[in-house]
Amino acid sequence: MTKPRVLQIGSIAGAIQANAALRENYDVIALWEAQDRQACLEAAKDVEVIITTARYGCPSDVILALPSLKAICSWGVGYDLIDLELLKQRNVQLSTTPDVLNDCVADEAWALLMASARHIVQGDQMVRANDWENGTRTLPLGTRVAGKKLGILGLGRIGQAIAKRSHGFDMEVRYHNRNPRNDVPYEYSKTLLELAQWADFLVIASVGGEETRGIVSREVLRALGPKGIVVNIARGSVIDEQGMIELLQSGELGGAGLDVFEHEPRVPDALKQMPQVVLMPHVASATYETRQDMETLLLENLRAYFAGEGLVTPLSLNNV
Ligand code: 8YV
Repeated sequence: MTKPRVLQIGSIAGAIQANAALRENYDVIALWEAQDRQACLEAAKDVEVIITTARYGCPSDVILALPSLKAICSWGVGYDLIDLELLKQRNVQLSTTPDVLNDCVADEAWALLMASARHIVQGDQMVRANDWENGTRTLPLGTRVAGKKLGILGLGRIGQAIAKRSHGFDMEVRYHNRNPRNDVPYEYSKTLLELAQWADFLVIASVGGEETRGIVSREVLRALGPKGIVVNIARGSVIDEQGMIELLQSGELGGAGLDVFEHEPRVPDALKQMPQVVLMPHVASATYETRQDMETLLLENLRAYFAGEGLVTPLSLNNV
């Protein structure tokens, strides 16, 4: 039996065996390996499905070059690097890997919050450097997390998993979204500024892309205050990064736990030098179990598409 042809945008880094499984089941045209991109796209003219990841997205010229394109199957949940308007115009569907990563991303948001509030990284470094044993350094006092006010920007599936974890910490939760939800017990803040003024900690779990670019502005971060901590597991573009750096330097913002950056994998040197900041290399979903589940869901979307059953987890393009 001939294998269905698919175009893959990039190698799936951080997966377990997705790349091998794709090659085993599909005739994969590897765009990232092509010497001649145009010739590769020409060879892919009859392809109905593109495989990509949240990190690569899909360049619009690739979508436009494939007249037979019907679906893009992406590994991950972010779709900020795909032009959804273009997909609508071309009647192309998009599947992502929702839900399976909610818990691990929420766990990492909490790890960043706790690490930042309790100086976990600094404490670890102090012990390793024998500064504790030798009495050459003391750790600054941390910030209490339990009982505090947690603000969440973006109360989608990941935002709700973050909120759920706060129940064990006796925290009050409020959120800001495009629209208030009627299915959650948390109070809605009409503006992000209002949320930041109220909150001790602000966790960003919104979508990326143009609609949220820079909305966690200097003004919002200043409102969070000198004891406030911002945590970002969404997209670096959501925060005014330069504004955040300057407020952290001046002490007008207390701390930050960041998994994502505006120009990642480049991270501003200023952030690397700040002890009140905890940095991670965009790995919130990177556990063995979650990456396995993301892989299974990607493969299941492909199988179902080619079996004529339709995508398993299509994104509803009308609601985004
Ligand atoms: C991945 C992500 O680490 O799903 C997303 O949107 O950002 C992460 O889960 C990665 O970007 C997948 O390529």
